[in-house]
Amino acid sequence: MPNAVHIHHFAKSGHAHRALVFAKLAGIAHEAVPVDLVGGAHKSPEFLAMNPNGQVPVLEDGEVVVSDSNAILVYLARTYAPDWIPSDAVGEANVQRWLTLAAGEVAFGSCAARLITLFDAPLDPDFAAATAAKAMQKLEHGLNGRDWLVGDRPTIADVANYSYTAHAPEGNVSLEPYPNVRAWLARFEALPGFEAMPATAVGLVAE
Ligand SMILES: N[C@@H](CCC(=O)N[C@@H](CS)C(=O)NCC(=O)O)C(=O)O
Repeated sequence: MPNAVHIHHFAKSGHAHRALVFAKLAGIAHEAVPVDLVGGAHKSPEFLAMNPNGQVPVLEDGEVVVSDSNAILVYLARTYAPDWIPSDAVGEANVQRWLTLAAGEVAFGSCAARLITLFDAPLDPDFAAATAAKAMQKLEHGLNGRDWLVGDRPTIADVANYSYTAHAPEGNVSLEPYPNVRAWLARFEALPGFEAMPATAVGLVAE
């Protein structure tokens, strides 16, 4: 592998954790570059030039710049860790289904619920709780009788859905009703190279 890729992140962002934990699990040489979200560094002209949405994570790999956590997972897997993304059409389509969940009900459910409790985000708690429950039910059903979301080994589908699902209790979303999900989280956390996102105390405090 050439030079380390740079992952611009914020320690308490589950979206950024997706990229970081994947680099660790897949053994991709990387440098974590902290972005001061509290101080507004993500809205600076330099950062907006990398990601006009002004959000972490952003990946830099030489001349290549990729924003959006799921897009970063696809890029990293295709470039450095092909075992983590199926090459057949059906497998890849199934991975995409789960990336959609991660960008949909997981983001607007488990992630939003945590934004409300930890960072006082002006979002609807009832909608977040109901959406988180939908995400959990889909994961619970999808993991019935299987270890991983797609195929018989971990893929970026698991990575994309892991971070906010594991930290859902921080948003008062219980994992208790979802035994398949809890077993899957434990399996994911036992993978070599796994590193947790730090549990978060209430408040948007810079790391
Ligand atoms: N769809 C994006 C969402 C990224 C996102 O929401 N990042 C948050 C941190 S978790 C952020 O940078 N928020 C700052 C802002 O939106 O101003 C992704 O998957 O990367």
